[in-house]
Amino acid sequence: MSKRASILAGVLLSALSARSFGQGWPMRGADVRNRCTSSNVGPRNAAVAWRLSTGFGRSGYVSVDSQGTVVVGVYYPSWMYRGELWSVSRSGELLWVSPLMDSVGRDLRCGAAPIVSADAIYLGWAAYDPAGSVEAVAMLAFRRDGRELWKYEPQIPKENGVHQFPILAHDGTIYQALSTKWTAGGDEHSSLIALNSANGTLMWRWVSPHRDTFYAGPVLGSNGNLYYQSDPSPFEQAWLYCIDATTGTPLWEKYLNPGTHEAPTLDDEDNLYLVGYPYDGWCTKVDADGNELWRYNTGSNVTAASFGYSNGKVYVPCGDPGGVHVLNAVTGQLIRVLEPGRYAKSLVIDASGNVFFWSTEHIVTAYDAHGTKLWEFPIFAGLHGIALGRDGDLILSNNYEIVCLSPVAPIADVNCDGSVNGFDVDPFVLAISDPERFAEAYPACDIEAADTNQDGSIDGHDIERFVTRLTRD
Ligand SMILES: [Ca+2]
Ligand SMILES: [Ca+2]
Repeated sequence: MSKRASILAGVLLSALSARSFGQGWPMRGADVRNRCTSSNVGPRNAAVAWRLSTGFGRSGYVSVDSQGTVVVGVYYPSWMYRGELWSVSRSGELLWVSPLMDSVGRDLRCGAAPIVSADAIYLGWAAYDPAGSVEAVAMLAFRRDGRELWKYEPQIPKENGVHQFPILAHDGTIYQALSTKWTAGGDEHSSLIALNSANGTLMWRWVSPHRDTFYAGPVLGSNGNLYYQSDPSPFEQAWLYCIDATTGTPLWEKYLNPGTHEAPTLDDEDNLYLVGYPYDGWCTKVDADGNELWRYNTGSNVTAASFGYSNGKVYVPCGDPGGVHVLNAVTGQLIRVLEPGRYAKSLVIDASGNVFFWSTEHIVTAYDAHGTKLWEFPIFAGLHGIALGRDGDLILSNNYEIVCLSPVAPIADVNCDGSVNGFDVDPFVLAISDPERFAEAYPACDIEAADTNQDGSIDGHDIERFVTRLTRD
């Protein structure tokens, strides 16, 4: 069988077993391990596909569902922090807007990443938020068309900031950290809660024995334990907690020196990569029982966002002097620094190991799995969200707009006629088997459209995503 015939046979075989790839952006919401990874691929070279202005609204952390729909909380500081939930199509069209309100009709705001499941959207810790308010906060659940599903309003005074990111476990339980406003006096303590996602009823609440501050997290191990890394308050230092996720029973706690605003990252063995501890600019690996395995000093003043974890490597975004430190997860040894000198913030790693992150210098940067820089893109203002959607889409959100960057050559449209269909099969097979003949036969087309996994090579590894794309719509 010739090479072309064998590739074609592979395409046909894959078509028989075509599967769609999983959630677009599981971080915070459906990624209970907080790895900042996606089963989608991102753009190896990037062009602006669309921009959607939010007017005077600030858009928070974005989530993307398996259809490529973007879901994001938007709020208006100039209008008493009125908040809305937006749903935006893959092509940048605003599908619907739902107001965020508590049960007495007051406007709420929320910038946390929504959890998007097959039939619901959960928005964590929406708050009634005029300046200086210590009003109670709520979790809101919506149907996928924007209609309200339920509200959970525990009447707990809120913390100054609204940083909490809930997670949704496979059994339908939502876990959420609740921080309280210690500056309001009293003896309020932060807590973790478990909610039934079907109806918003409380399953348990565990209250911290310390007066520490809770921000992002928790994370859920495959051993059924929740882990929470807290931050200090004026009254108390920071702690790492291990809680039984089923019952809310505390299992152990470990003293941390400085704390963090970020959740730790879990690997397959439930080892944790802690942000900050023991000093702000460190990455520390502890096992599932909290025993330290190694620690790495980035030399920066702070580890500035949640770490990525992919293919046995830990990705550590750093503040001044900056960069993303890529570490061997087993040894803790440095492999390379991406973009030294830039104050790196949130990142996302795609299925091929490409890394996309933004920095406080208002630049989004992309590197491939081997540490080669792919591109950078200036943005108007600091970002909140960075997420991967379908077909190489990279979604960015900030105080003014939502931006979608896509590959210059649209994935799988190999004959470059503007659509993906059966007419792309022959040029795709030709692109893999005989690039020179492809260039002769399709001189106007960019062969990069055949690199469906965006790993920089055009080969048999691109067949599965090509067929998935071909058979999807
Ligand atoms: Ca086409
Ligand atoms: Ca490829």
